[in-house]
Amino acid sequence: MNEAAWNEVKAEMANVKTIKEMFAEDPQRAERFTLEAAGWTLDYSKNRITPALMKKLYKLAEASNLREEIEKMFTGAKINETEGRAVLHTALRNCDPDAKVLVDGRDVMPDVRAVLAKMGDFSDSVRKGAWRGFTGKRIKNVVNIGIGGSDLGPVMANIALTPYSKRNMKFFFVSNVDSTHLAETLRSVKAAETLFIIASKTFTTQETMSNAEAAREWLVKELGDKSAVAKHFVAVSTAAKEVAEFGIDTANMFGFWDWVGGRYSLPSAIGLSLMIAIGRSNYAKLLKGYWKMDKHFRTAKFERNIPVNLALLGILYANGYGAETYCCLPYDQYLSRFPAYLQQMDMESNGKGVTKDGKPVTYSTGPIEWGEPGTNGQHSFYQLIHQGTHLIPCDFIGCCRTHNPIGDLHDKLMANLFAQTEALAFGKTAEQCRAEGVPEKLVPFKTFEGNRPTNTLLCDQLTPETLGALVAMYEHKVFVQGVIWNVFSFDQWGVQLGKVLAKGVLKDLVAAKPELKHDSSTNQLILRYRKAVGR
Ligand code: G6Q
Repeated sequence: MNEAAWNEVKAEMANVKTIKEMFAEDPQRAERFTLEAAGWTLDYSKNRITPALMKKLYKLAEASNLREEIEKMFTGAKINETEGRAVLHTALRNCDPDAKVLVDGRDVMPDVRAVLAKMGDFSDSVRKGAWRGFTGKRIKNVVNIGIGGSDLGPVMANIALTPYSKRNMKFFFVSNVDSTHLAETLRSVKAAETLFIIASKTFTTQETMSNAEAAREWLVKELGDKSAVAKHFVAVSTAAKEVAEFGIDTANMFGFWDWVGGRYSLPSAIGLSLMIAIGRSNYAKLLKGYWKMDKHFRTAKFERNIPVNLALLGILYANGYGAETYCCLPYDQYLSRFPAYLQQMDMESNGKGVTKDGKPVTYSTGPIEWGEPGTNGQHSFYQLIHQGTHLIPCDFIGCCRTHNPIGDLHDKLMANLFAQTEALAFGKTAEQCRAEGVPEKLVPFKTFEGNRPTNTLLCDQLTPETLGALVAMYEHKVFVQGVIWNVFSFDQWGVQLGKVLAKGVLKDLVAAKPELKHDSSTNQLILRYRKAVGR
């Protein structure tokens, strides 16, 4: 992180008053700190900021060469240096028919458009019933088998876009190598009516391949013929050889490329299950939403740029105010998996402890992200946010119009959202408590200090377009923070480690005579397990 620019930010923090005081002094505050882009409004006025402090934060962004770094990403420079790859999820949703994006001198856009067209034709034929199963039955169930980046995006978006989903089809997502996940899914479907999408960038991930093999075995047994696999299994992958070895015709493979990171892959072929659910034209609207936010991020001045401002506020809290976490609170049941999706996007990207030149960082990087939909969270963990000892900046996300109007439920939902941000910012003084007749001995417990920061993000309605824009907004926020923290946001060596570690232990669990060379605790756990399962 640029030390000189950061020191200026820190010095300016001394001039920040409480949120309550700053609102009282500036009648224009809400207007001053509100931004609009791609169908979203961000009100960031309830933060511990002044215009002067924001200026210092923009200076920090400039000093980190943010503008140049953004261009590098959009134009295919190999910014994922530890893996030697470009980072081009933005090309996947570039809706400009004349766009050219070069990687190693080759335009990737014709391939992007060809895969999208192939996905569109395939999803049309499944939705219309033209693609039939082995016995001639229509496909009624789609089971996506994938994990991490090949699961969380499709799961989140399938729930988010339920109002647009084909209601006479069912969609399942199997990720965990815990056999319960697959077994419970298979209990809910009939083989003759089920399509399996094996979603894996590498087609080598232990969990996914184990589940895929088990699903294939189940299907062959149920339908009594090996050749049934061709009508019930398709693949989404970058690895054609491995797909063919598994027994899936590569004509039924939907490709993507090494420049698409797993956690950024929802708008790639990894979104196939979603496209089947919502149809190709709604999927196109999702991509359009992403694209609108991409253009905003790439072109808007930092002062007017939503992802840049979200990122700078996050840095202010993480590095300036010592916040270790932040909370994502969508007041929309359709966004119930959005915090989990964001968790991977943010924590896998910026959970890094060394700078780009390989030296240990001397400041906090990626914060811990967590959250649940409102109002449910209000009845569990909000207590700690209001009165606990930790500072937890929160993003409240709301949609003005519901897809499911029932009486005044939506008004109540939104009233709760707005009331929470108000209470967190302004609190309740001891005097207010006393004026309300609170007995003196209870006053300390019923007093809220306030000054707890929140962002409020509002859209008109949750649609494919606003969802795309929301995801892109957070992707770019995470990118900006990685640039300022000077860490590589697009590798994930910790995940790779996990993929290797379990293999060694598995050998010791199943070997006839294991030679246990772990620490005494791990050895003991392995022996206990072997005994329990009779080995
Ligand atoms: C994402 C991570 C990780 C990855 C999964 C699945 O950015 O790299 O979550 O998506 O491990 O990998 P495959 O798609 O290769 O099976």
